[in-house]
Amino acid sequence: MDKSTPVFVAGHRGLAGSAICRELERRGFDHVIVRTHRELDLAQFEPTRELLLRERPRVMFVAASKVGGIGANSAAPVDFLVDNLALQISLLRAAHEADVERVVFLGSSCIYPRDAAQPLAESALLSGPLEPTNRPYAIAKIAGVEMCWAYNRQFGRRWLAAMPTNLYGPGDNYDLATGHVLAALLRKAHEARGGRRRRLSVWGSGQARREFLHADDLARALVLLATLPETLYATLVAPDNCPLVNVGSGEELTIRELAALVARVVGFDGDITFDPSKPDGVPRKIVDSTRIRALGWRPAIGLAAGIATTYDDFRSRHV
Ligand code: GFB
Repeated sequence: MDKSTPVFVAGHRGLAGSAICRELERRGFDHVIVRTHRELDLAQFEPTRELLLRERPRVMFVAASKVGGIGANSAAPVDFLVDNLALQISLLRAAHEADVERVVFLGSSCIYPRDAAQPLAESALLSGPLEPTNRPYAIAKIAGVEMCWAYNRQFGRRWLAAMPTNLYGPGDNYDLATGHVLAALLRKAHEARGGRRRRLSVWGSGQARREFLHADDLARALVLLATLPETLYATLVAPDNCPLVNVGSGEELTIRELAALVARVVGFDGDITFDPSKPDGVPRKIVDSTRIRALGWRPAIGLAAGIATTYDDFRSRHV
């Protein structure tokens, strides 16, 4: 793909969106379109439509999303459902009117049923009940996947939906109430190391298993998908197939093991305790990444190294 192709990154300040921008820059793309929330509320259809009709991107990444950890999802189910639906309806309708050729819509592995066979294959979509702690978010994202597929079927669009596993990396949300586990544990371990109680309190039983992917590895997968040669791309977006692609690292561990790894990186050697009053969420969530791997993508950032650079980011911004 020509490096002067206009590319719109919706949500360029988030964990995934900022990584996509870095990857586009690294690959030499020099016409990247972004708007801050203050400049444009992407959930508002008319101004979003105007922007896309004016700028005419050929590629769009939908990384704009209301996201959060298990605590945030439980505390604000309406926001996770309604904000995400509003964003994706506005963006995808506008992309259709502006003839955006390639869209990569970003979801999450929580779209898959709670009890589906692991690793979670793309074909597991809608095969059973969802995990209750993030059902509103998952339903919004499933609607986004269905929107991409429906546009492909009804209007001959060629849009994709990528489902990353649990993400982390520089630019993560380190807030204890709303962040995801890895960023929250980094902050807790850092604060426990400097405090008097020397105790790292981990939510839930510690037995839940999660797969973690660095945002930069995700970004390489997404830019690869968006820039695939025509013949390969066409097979993913054929109207008869749900245009879903999982992106996972294969690096899975229990939350107990994660807490120990974070503690080691941070240099915290006090007690690690578990708080069973907090939910575990889904017991296990590892995706089957055969499809993206068949396209030549491999994760490059190991978990321990990724946590170390994320800790550097935390310290540079919060300490
Ligand atoms: O990352 P997390 O909030 O998201 O939690 P989910 C993962 C696991 O870590 C759960 C445990 O079993 C938590 O109980 N955990 C332990 C903690 N300590 C903490 C902590 O201090 N903070 C947090 N946040 N968790 C979210 C979904 O699910 O993942 C979203 O709610 C989305 O919809 C996202 O899919 C990727 O993996 O449980």
